[in-house]
Amino acid sequence: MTEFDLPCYLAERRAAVDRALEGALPAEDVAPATVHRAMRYSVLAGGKRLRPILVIAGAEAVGGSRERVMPTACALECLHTYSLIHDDLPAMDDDDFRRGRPTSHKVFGEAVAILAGDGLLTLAFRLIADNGALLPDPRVLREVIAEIAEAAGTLGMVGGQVVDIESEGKRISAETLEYIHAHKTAALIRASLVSGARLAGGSPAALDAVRMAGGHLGLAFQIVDDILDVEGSLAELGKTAGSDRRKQKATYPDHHGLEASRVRAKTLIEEAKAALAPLGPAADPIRALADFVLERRS
Ligand code: GRG
Repeated sequence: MTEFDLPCYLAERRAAVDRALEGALPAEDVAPATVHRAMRYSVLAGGKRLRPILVIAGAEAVGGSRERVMPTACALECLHTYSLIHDDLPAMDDDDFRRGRPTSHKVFGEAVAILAGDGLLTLAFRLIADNGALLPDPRVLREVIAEIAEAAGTLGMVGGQVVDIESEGKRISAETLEYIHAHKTAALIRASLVSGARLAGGSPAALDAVRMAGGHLGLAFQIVDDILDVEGSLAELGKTAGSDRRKQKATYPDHHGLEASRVRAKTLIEEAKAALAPLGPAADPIRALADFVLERRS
């Protein structure tokens, strides 16, 4: 473990992200009010804010400040929340609870939930565009947009979700399971770290280091998520536990057993930390976040 005070770091950055999100989302009374209410309902319901904090930590690891990357940090949370809203729909995972509240479609109906997700996905790219005003060289934005679009789209998160859904109830190979996890979850987590470092002017070597660390950390995150689905409770998770088994989802514990899954997650976290070595103490927040991913209970 590092000596870094993670609870304090997380509380501070979470509060800053929450304030920025509050201002970035259209107000509830802006027409059409229903969709804006639904967007705010899901985003402001809480959550760990892991992805925006990784954007900030990626920037800090190369000597940048959180102010310069905050619009993109908010964008990553909007993208993530859109994916949760759509994932919970009856056509996908059909879940009733998320972030400790009834899911969007339960409150607003399916049509508005779909549109709230669409609204968040597009707002994300508007926010990234806004980040250009804070950069000495706005050409960096082109790389950041490409990075995030690829991670969120059919070659990333959407692609992973497609294969996940097509694999339900089937016996799939360990390679396919790895593909699902790497694309559905790890891609956006990796893009969060890389975008932060890129916006803050990280060198090619620094970007390689955070890219490698982000991939390992993202995969570990999903493996821990699979383990928590077996071991956690609704109160801890804010969503219904045991849902993977009910939906006959391919999971790490199913494929490799609980103990081997724990060992693999731990190894990935060690590998993520090793990849960060060239960045020195500036990457301590990312190292501590990596430990947090392993130890989290929600
Ligand atoms: C619908 C295009 C589309 C994609 C959905 C992310 C995703 C892909 C589905 C979510 C299903 C799921 C539970 C995946 C496990 C990993 C994950 C993303 C968990 C939720 O993220 P947390 O734990 O949530 O960071 P909070 O609420 O803390 O932000």
